[in-house]
Amino acid sequence: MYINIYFSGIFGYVNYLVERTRGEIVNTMLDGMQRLEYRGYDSAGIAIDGDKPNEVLLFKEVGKVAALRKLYENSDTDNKKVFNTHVGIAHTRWATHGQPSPINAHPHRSDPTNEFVVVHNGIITNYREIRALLEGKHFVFETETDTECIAKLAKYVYDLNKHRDLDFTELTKLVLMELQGAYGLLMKSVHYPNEVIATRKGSPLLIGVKTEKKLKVDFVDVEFPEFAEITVDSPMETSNGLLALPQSNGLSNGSLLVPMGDNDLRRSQSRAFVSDDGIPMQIEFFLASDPSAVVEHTKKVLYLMDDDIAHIYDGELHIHRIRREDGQPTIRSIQTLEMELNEIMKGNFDHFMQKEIFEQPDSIINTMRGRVDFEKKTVTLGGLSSYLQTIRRCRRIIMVACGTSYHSCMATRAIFEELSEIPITVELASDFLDRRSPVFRDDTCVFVSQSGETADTMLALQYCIERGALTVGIVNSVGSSISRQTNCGVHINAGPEIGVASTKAYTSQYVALVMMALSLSDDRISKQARRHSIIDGLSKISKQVEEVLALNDRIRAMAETDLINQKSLLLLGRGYQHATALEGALKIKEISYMHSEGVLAGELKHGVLALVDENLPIIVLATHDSLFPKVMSAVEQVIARSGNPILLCNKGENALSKLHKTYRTLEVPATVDCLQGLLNVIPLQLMSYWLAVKKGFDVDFPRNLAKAVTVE
Ligand code: G6Q
Repeated sequence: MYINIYFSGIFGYVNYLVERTRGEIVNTMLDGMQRLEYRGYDSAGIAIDGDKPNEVLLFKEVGKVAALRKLYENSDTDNKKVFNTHVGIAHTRWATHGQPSPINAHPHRSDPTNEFVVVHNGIITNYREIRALLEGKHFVFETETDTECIAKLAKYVYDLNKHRDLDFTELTKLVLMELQGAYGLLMKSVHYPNEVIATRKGSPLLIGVKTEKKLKVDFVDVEFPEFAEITVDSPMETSNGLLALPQSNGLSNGSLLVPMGDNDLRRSQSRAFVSDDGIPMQIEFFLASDPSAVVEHTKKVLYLMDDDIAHIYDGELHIHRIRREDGQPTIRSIQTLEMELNEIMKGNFDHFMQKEIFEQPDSIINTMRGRVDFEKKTVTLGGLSSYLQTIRRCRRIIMVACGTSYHSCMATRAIFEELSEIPITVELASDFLDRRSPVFRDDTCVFVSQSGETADTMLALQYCIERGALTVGIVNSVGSSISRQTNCGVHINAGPEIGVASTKAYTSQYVALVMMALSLSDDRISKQARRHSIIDGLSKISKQVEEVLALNDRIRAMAETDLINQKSLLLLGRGYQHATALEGALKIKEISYMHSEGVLAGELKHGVLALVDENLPIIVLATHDSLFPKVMSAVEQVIARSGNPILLCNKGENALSKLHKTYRTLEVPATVDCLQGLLNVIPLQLMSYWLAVKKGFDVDFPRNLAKAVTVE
């Protein structure tokens, strides 16, 4: 059975002609892993070279990287040994197959002498078949993981092909041909000392490059193979040692396409790493599943594409493909990361989530920066401009997302409908796929995602691409899969969001979607007054967010005195505030582990009212808009059942004085109806934060959750 939510972290460090002690190497690796901690993990491990030739040492521990550091420090490993060149690989694991335990932690190995060691993110879906076949070849598996089969398969293929003198790339290609599923992986082997393989399919992987000298060019050539067809000797084992598993990627009607000419490949040299004087360049490589682990060392990074096989040896980075595909780019560019390390640090806050809540006045501005001209009252979204006409003509807009990102779509659907007059549907990605919902060429599909890597959203994107729809990404992570694979889009520019509970990404997605709706309608005179009032609202929103944040102390007190001992909490809202109620409830559930439910106030009388009594805490989103009278009638129904609601309302709201009951309020400034949710959600973010803090929970790493959900 799969546990569906996880996101492990990969880190690798290669020094070439740069002297480093083992202690320094291990520190670099552990620090890199610590940068990935925010993603959530339950165990960690590293593989480094030992003192003897052909010796690889593994250190693996359950718990945080600090526990692994302790394990390493307590070992009698010689920290002072100097390595001129070395490859180390590391991993923070979130259990998918097998309980968290030192043995199930990565790196996984081919055999007790660690001939091949592998760290892996993702899921190998045919690992049971591979495992059964290898067990038939006398391999003894020591873990319950899917990853172990990769290391053992590598050894099996290597042993069978000893006579062919395969290089590491060749070997990897043969191994990958047998794997089905998703992976980002690093592999190291005693047979290929000081070399490392990095490859990905559906799981992100990037390589940071650090040199003293400037690189000659800022790209790496992709190397494609020639192919030879060989005859398969037996369905289970081919002449070159492949397993030829059922549905094997390599098997084709009794013959097998295998890459050849390994020597030719090895001779080619990537132009980036050639020094003018012919002297080998001193270089360090940092391999990671996430730029936050690399950015403190170098800003020069190269993102691998799916099916790339990066092979690092002799200070060079080579990128190979198993097949030559028409139209595929033939280079991978080495980009300069914009992200500063301090952007991903906590600063003066106790938790990343708290920092991110308080960053919202700035992050919202960053989303609008260079895009909204408040004087001319225009919105320009560069990433959409050449597609606006197509979108305006589309037959409907389908917004697809998960979790908080889904709520940002819900929050902006009404303004999209009003301004664009195009039918809008909002879909949870998993449900959309489950239904195989019809999608047509003249649909526009908008994918909203903070990470840009969420598996359900990615699959929905593939589904829509296959059906020829126009695809738009609203994404925070630049260079992520969704931002690369959509036709066009908007980066929300909220900066790195580290807390698992999404806060600033929500408000920035919200603003980005409102900007998109404004752009779509800027050709309509009839909408001009409304557009102008929204743009005016946006111009003030950052200051108003600051005002709402001033409620912090009051909300902390409320959490501590009124709510902390409650088992359940209801949030009521309608119209624009339905999404706020849903998002507030999700925040409270995910980090304070308190049951909470966001309810459409109009639905109260259709069932939920039965829950209401004098004990159940209820927060009502009662800010002023056209639906306010209806919300007040819901409040009255609650009060009539002895309920004791907390009203989140606009400052100085008079209508409330008519209520014949004392009630508690949280007062927020008023803005345009379609932007009010940006302000109303903030007290709920703060409430969830303080509830979690007061209960002593791990705010940034809530149990059972991870920052990016890259598995279906
Ligand atoms: C909420 C969570 C979660 C998240 C979804 C979608 O606090 O972070 O609900 O919004 O998992 O993630 P992406 O926005 O990265 O696609």
